[in-house]
Amino acid sequence: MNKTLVFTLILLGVAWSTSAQPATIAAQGYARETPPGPPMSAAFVSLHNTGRSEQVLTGIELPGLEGASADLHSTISEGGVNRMRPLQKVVIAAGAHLEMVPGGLHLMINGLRLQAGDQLPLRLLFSDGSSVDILLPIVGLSDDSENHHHHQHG
Ligand SMILES: [Cu+2]
Repeated sequence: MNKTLVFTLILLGVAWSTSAQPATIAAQGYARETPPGPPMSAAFVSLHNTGRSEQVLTGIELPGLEGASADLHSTISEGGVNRMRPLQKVVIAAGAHLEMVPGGLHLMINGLRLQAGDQLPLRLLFSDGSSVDILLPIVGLSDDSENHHHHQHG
């Protein structure tokens, strides 16, 4: 892939495959700026498996951001209290969409402060050895219109 095309894809926030195999996952999303307090925030990515076989998301890396980490979390309601639980993997069936939303499946970003207006590089790792890189725009807390109720992290 030539550099101009890669740069264009970055500007568009479009994911591309870093492996030799053709990408079968289309990804887009956003991260939330870190609120005051501990360096923890959340990111929400929507994945579409455009391939003919299932894909298993097994990990997330933050390329170039040492000391920071990203973990898959689900949110479950127990007696009216929302609790977050780490997930080791998420299966995306062929043709299926996976939506991360506030109060549901999300990525916890730990160890760095996200600033609104910046971008967060993510690498999605799949069980077949392929990976997809994506740059997420970071939105301000007040711009996160999908989140009208407060989802407390930590
Ligand atoms: Cu979480």
